This record gives sequence, C-alpha cells and structure tokens, in this order.
Amino acid sequence: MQRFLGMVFRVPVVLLGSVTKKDIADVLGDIAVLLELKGENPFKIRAYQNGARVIEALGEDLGEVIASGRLAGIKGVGEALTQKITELHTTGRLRFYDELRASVAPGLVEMLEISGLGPKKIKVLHERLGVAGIADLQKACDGGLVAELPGFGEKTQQKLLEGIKNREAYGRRHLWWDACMIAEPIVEGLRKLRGVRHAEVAGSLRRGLETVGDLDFIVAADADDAKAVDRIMDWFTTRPGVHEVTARGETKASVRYEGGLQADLRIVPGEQFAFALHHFTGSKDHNVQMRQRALAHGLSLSEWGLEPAEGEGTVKAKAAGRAKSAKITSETELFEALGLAFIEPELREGLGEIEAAEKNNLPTLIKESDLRGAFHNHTTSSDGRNTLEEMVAAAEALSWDYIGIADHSKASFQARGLDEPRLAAQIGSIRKINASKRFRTHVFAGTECDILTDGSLDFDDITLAQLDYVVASVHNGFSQDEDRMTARIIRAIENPHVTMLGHLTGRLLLRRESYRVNTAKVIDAAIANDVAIELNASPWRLDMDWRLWRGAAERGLLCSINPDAHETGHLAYVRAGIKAARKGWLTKENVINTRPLAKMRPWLETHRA
Ligand code: DGT
Ligand code: CA
Ligand code: CA
Ligand code: ZN
Repeated sequence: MQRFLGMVFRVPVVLLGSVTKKDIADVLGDIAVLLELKGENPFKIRAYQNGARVIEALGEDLGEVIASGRLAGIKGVGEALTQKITELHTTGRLRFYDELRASVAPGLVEMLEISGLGPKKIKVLHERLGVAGIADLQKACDGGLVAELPGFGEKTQQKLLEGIKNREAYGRRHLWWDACMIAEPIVEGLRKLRGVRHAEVAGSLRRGLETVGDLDFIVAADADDAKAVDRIMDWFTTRPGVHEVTARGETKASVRYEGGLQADLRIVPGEQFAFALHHFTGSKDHNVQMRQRALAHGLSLSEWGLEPAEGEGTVKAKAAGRAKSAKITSETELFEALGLAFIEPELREGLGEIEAAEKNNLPTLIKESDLRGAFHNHTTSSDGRNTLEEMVAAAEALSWDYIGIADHSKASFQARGLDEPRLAAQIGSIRKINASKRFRTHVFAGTECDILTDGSLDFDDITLAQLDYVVASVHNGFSQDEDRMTARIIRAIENPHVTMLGHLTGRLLLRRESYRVNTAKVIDAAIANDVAIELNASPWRLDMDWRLWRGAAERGLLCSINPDAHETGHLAYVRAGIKAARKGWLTKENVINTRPLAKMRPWLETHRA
C-alpha cells in the first residue's frame, strides 16, 4: 500500500456523509501516529495500527456488525476500540481523536509532511535537538547537527533537506479532487441562502486544473435585500472546517480551511455576475487575450463589465458598449458580444481557444455521461479493497455497460500481484460471472502487467493470450535514464498483446516527479502500434497530462479514461479524468471507453495478438 505524504490529517475533524470503513481506519492510523509522536506505550500504538487493518479488511457492513454487538468480539478490536469505532461510526467524530490532535504541537505534526520523516525520528529530533517544527529542522540540518544523531547520518540529513524543499514547492497547492470536495458543498450551500441569485466557484478549480492554489467563489446578491451581503459573508466565514478568517471586507472575504486550502468569496450585483465569473475563472492568459480582443472592437472588458474603451470613446462606440454591457447576463452572451462561440472553462488556458471560438471550430468536449465503462480497476486479488463481485456491482450501479478488471502482475509483489495460476483462477471467476448474467454490466478480464526493466512483460504470450486486454505499466526501476526508459516502454507497446499503456510518466501530483521518459516518442510508438494510452483518472496521477492530449489525439492517439480504482468508491475518479480530458480538447470519439459494448468487444478482439 502506498503511504502518501500528508496522508495524516487528510481526515477532517468531522466526517461528513456516511462514515466508511476506510475513514475509520484512517482515523485509527492517525491516532497511532499521534501516540507515537507522544512516545506512548508501543502496545497501545500497535493496537490502533492493528485496529485500522482489521476494520479496513472487514468483509461485512460495519453498521451491521456494530448493531448486532459483534464488534468487540472481533480479533484485534477489543473494548477500547469498540467504543471509539462506534462513536466515530454513529456521530462522524471522535472526542478522543480531537483531544489528541489538540495535545500534540502543530509543528511536530507538520513535520510528518516531510518525506522520510516518521513519528519515531521526529520524537528523537524533538528530544535531542529541541526541534519543534520545520524551521528548526532546517536549521539543525544546515548546522550538521542532524547527521551526528545516532540513527541519522549524513545521508538522512541530506534527504531531510530535500524533503523540506519539496514540501515548500508542493505545499502551496492542492489536488483538484480534494479542492472539489471542499468547494462543492459550499457552492450548494451558497445557492440555498436567501438573497443569493447565483453562486459559482471560478478559478483553476472551474477550469479543471490538476492542482488548485485557492478557491474563488463568486456570488450574485439580490440588490433588493439590504441584509443579503452580510448574511452571505456570515455564512461563508462560519462554515465547519474554516480554520481562520484571513480577511473580511464589505463584499469580499477570505478564509483558510483545515488542511491549508484558502478561499476567496466575492459578492457582486447581479448585472456584474457574468463578468466577474468570467474574469475570476481566468486563466490570466485567457483574460489577457480576451481583453485584447475587446480592445480591437473598441471595447474594454473587465471584471465589472464591457464598456467603450478609453480614448476609443466615439459616441457610437460608447452607446454600443453600454448597450452590450447592459444586456449581458451570461458568459455565453459575453463571448457572443465579442463574436465568439461559448468557450468551456476547461479550455480557457490561452492555448488557441479564442481563435477556435472565432472560427466556430471548438471541439464538442467529452462529458461524464459519455463513458460506458473503464479498464484499469483492481480487486482484493491484488491491492484493491473490494472483491470482484463488489466492483462489478458498483459499476452496474453507475449504469456502466462494462468494467475491466486489471489487477497487478507478479513482479508487483508489494501489491500482491497475481501469478499465472491466480490469474487463471480470476479469469475463470470473470467468465463465470458473465455466464451467470447476475449483472447487467459485462466484465472484461485484463491485467495491469508490469513492464520489466528491459521492456519485456511480466507474463508470457500464452498467458496474455487468455485475457481480453492488457494494460502495461511501469512500477519499478524509476531511476533509469531517459533513453532506457523510453526504449523500455516502447518495447512494451510493440508487444502485440498490449492494448493500452498505463500511467505514462508515473508522476504523483504534489508528491513524486515523473520518471524520465520521452513522451513524444512514446506517443508516436503508441499511434504506430494502435495502442491506446490511458488517462489515469486517479486524482494523484491524471497521467498522461492534459497538455499532451490535444496534439496526440490530433495525430490519432486513442485515450482510455481509467479510474485505477482500488475500491468501489474510486470508480468516481473518472470524473477527474473527464475534466482532464476536456482540458486536453478530447471529444467522445477520442476516448475508447465511450464505445458501447457491441463496439468495444470487436475493438478489443482486433487488439489481441
Ligand atoms: P490558482 O488559484 O493558483 O490555482 O489559479 P487561479 O487561476 O484560480 O488564479 P487566482 O486564484 O489567482 O485568480 C483567479 C482568476 O482571476 C485567474 O485565473 C485570472 C484572474 N486574475 C487574477 N489576477 C489577475 C491578473 O493580474 N490579471 C488578469 N488578467 N487576471 C487575473
Ligand atoms: Ca484560485
Ligand atoms: Ca484567488
Ligand atoms: Zn499501476
């Protein structure tokens, strides 16, 4: 299992909605870390670690286990954990956890975000060197004190310095998905407030950028309601999860949520809403080009309106400008006033969208409802958290026509990759499920086959030939130089059994750089061999990057939007993938998993050796 930096305290104090086993396991894991930071009894720490594992692996519905009083009887749970798990499950919070969090110095907790630094080391640093936060740690490393500590050494010290640097570079931004989970309930809440006519989230979130710096909410308030603005500001600044109100003016407020994400709220009169929404959606490059275009029409575009340009102020232009501004109530009308077709927010990066809109040449972007299934999904056979049946049932609940199961291959032993006999057994189970007609959703049998360091595949041809499709991915040997890595991946693409390439660059957003690979050469090879490249929709990956898709698709590359789901809830990640695909100017035709089953089957057939 991957342990992500910053995983600690990804769990908010109050869990909203239904509390999942995963949520509870995360809280128990956090508790273990906090206890370790405090230097508590190792047995107690281990009890929480065990408890987390047990709950995560629990095969039944937790609510039922609690209701029937069987929780305490489960091996590894016990009395104290039973009480805490029950409290968490029923109320969505745990007082013990809140108090524990409050009792540990925030500086120590923050140090957990540095890669290579766990609670044990932090405790030593604290006790031996008085390090109470990241700034202290930096100083101690610079002064060479850390290298001298027993169990640390020169190399560790160097690693910690690097970790501090990375955290600074990454720490300011947030995953699109995480930002979205925070923003959505706020937009919905704003819309329900009395005196609110429109509310939207603008900025990079609306444009679907893979990471988000801060949130930008735009609200149109009812001009007839004198109290509306205050009411909206009060509501916004007192949401649960608001850690700090950093600014509050007459029509503008800024807050910081737990977890560090900041948000700006701007309240505007109804007639300015379209302009403000457009302006604060950005991007800056798009805005600059839009303003230039307006100027060429003798108009000045701003967040407040569309007016005759200064100096260009002939009576005629003035009249035209005022008339235009007055009747513009939507972004569509704003674009229209400048002779442009509506430009979807995802395209507003200043990368040629205005020219395309002028020529009425914008693509019809793929949308969520176009997807009919997805191919890169894991089950409990490898490192997934749900069984084959549960994954299929979840796909059926999404009305998918098909779901592909692609568990890891044997070289990924840390992910419990399948060897040949286990793969054969899984193929058998899949064929049986299909034959039983239990589900309306068809199941394709695949593999996420490791590309070994020399570019050969982890399964031989006879094994691969048993499958409906093959996703080939790199999971080790990340330090190869660019030429070797590129040749390695191309060799895999040239294997006639390979249907698609998994996560092209191996990047983990905000956490791990890509390995070195010549993406242009890989794309060419994929096109030449009629192999698709996946757009891995996991919010941490979004790989291959949207910036590469437009050009690649124009040259004929096919995309598969894959959630890389490790549990049923992750199937929803396709939403992030769709957003990224739209940023890459992709249409329904560019993406293979928009095809209905009747067309998908023959396509996969022709892609089998
Ligand atoms: P972020 O928050 O870093 O992920 O990116 P954005 O795009 O959300 O940027 P943000 O929050 O600084 O500002 C929101 C939008 O407001 C931005 O996309 C475009 C507009 N904007 C902000 N500052 C400027 C500026 O100096 N010039 C222009 N033309 N537009 C700006
Ligand atoms: Ca922003
Ligand atoms: Ca902002
Ligand atoms: Zn993978």
